Amino acid sequence: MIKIQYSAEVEAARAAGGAIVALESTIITHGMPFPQNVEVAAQVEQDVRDAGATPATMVVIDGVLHVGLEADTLQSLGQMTNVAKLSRADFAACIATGGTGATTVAATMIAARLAGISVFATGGIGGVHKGAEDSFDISADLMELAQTPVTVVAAGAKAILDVPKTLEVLETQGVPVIGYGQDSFPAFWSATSDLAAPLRMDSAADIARAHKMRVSLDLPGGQLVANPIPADAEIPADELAPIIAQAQSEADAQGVSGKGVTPFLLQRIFELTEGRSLVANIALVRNNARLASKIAQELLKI
Ligand code: PSU
Ligand code: MN
Repeated sequence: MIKIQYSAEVEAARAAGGAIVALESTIITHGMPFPQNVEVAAQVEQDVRDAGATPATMVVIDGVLHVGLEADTLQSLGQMTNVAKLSRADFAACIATGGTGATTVAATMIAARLAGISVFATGGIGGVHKGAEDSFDISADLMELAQTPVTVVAAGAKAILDVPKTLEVLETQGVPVIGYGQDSFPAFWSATSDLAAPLRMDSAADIARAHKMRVSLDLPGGQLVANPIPADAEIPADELAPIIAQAQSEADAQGVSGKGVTPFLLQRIFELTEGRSLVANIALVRNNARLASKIAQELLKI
């Protein structure tokens, strides 16, 4: 049997029928360096509370699925090395063998569904990597969005990915991709790209209604809400393009593959931008946490 450990505040929110927002933990263990990872995770949790919802950060520790983290657990998680990066393929195995792993977007969606949570905020989803026509490197996050009924708020997809191919796969898989408040599909560190978002919605209430309608129609899967980074925090795409190209060619030259690709690229871009990528990343995750909190509250009104 699966053991689920709810944090005190998530337990209380469940009892009261309050709005809950799921948060992932791979961003803590594989996405940002210590100590910023812990500071940012705590800040994002606080943003969710300030916006009227309860944060539920997901992680597997010693075979127990945690839904919501106590502050001391977050502190120790942020400093752990050798934490697995869990997706759909290895989530059950980690729990069954008493392992410890951080949840990616895919695994966080699975955990959220188990805990009855419908909305999840993150930074960026995994997608189709550049060169996927040779490597077949397509994140399981895309297939998860097609089958697990959770609305995921992200800042679009990173330019480390092949963004047009990522949008194509999402369309093929029947995943609604909703640009929030704009026509352009946001490009993570940049608020806009030259690609259009397939759908556009201008309010959290509309996004909540669309989520419920999919459930009513018996359509499996969730929604991807593409929320642009706040204008004052964005890094222009043309400034980043050569940096991303350099990180990608280093990854190719060093033979980085599989689960290692995304963390490698994020780390190199952090170094090559002298930390600016991280500042932007923090701003957009916080922005996504606030929007997800509003959507979670709107869902309760329907
Ligand atoms: N993109 C980011 N930051 C991240 C990730 C993706 O901008 O931290 C993490 C997320 O947890 C995402 C995972 O689910 O990487 C995707 O990894 P892969 O490409 O190996 O599926
Ligand atoms: Mn991959």
